[in-house]
Amino acid sequence: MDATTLTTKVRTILEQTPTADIHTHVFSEVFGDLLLWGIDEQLTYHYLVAELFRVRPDLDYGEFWAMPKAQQAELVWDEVFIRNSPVSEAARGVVTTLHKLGIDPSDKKLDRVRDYFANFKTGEYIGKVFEVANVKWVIMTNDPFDKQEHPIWNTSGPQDGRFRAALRLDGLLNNFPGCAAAMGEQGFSVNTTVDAKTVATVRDFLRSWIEKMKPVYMAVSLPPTFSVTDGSPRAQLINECILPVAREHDLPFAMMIGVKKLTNPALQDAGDSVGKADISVVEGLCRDHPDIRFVVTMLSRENQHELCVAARKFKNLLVFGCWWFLNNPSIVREMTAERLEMLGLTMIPQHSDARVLDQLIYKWSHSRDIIAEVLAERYAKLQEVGWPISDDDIRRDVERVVGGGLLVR
Ligand code: FIX
Ligand code: ZN
Repeated sequence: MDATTLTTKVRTILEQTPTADIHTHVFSEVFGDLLLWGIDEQLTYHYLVAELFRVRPDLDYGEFWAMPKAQQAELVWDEVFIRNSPVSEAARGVVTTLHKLGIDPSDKKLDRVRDYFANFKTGEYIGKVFEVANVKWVIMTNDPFDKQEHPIWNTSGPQDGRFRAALRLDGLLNNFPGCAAAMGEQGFSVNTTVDAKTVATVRDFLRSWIEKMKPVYMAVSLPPTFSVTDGSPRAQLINECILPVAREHDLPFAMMIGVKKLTNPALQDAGDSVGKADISVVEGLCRDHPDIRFVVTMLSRENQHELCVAARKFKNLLVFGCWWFLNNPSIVREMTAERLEMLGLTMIPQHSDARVLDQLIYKWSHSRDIIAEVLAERYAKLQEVGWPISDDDIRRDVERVVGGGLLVR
């Protein structure tokens, strides 16, 4: 089979394989307006907000943030899509999404696009997006300190099997003194120092939220300077609370490492940046806690090769995704190739990180394009030296890496 035919076959099988999306910021319908969807939310995605200020450096940050969302969306549409071709990955993604939904963008009229979305109720649109994207389930990002989530977790939960929970611990681990009051409000009174009483109470806090959320994993995003041996509150809480409770519940600990929060605060969610982290922190955790599963993605391109090497050393390290500034075809291609070369099919090549439900469509379409190309190249090399690759082989391999089975037992 020639390379082109093989790529098409792999792409088709990827398209046909219901995919697990192991990290997103979307929510099931019962979470109300925490679930973002529709064209105006797509256009005001923080990736595109950052790009708006690139094409309109004269724009005042405060004036933009004071605008109603519809006006923000119109400004992004006019500046990033009409006055400039939407060639960036995030802008092309909007066009891909419209195309996959059957919306003809050629007249470039935003109001006509809005009409399409106005016809949907939330629940109906969730079904539409999951069908078009062929995603079988997603893992949300659930913040135990977000009071908007509390009513759902204190009653019936997500009420939709397509949405699984992740217990997200950025507040606890990255701003412990700041969350002590919030913990107290939930009946978990702690000191602002991590003493024995605080350790016991934080463990109970985690157990309580694990009971409510039944999360697939506990997760946190971490700075490039992340350490578990620097004596910081974060290090103490990870060593004395997170890891023991993870062990108790056989829960993976997901670490998303390398984000520099609010490098430009004026950009709000769009203001975070990236830094190279120290891979030895990951290696040390995997070595010292062989019975805990660490699910890791790193934000710096410069960390990717050594993360693959670390995963070769530690069977309890699962590498996943091309996160954020890495989720661009030129880098997804490089990362997927080196992961296949070093880890074979024992890694999860992608997650969407979708903040707007509609983004499941383009993020998976664009990723499947690249994963298919890279995987087909591997198969073609095998065929060149006489190793047969059947459709069933491809289906088995694709299911292994995107079907969720590497994470969810
Ligand atoms: O920490 C995270 O989960 C990041 O993915 C987000 O904070 C980030 O804003 C994002 O959506 C990147 O794609
Ligand atoms: Zn995220």
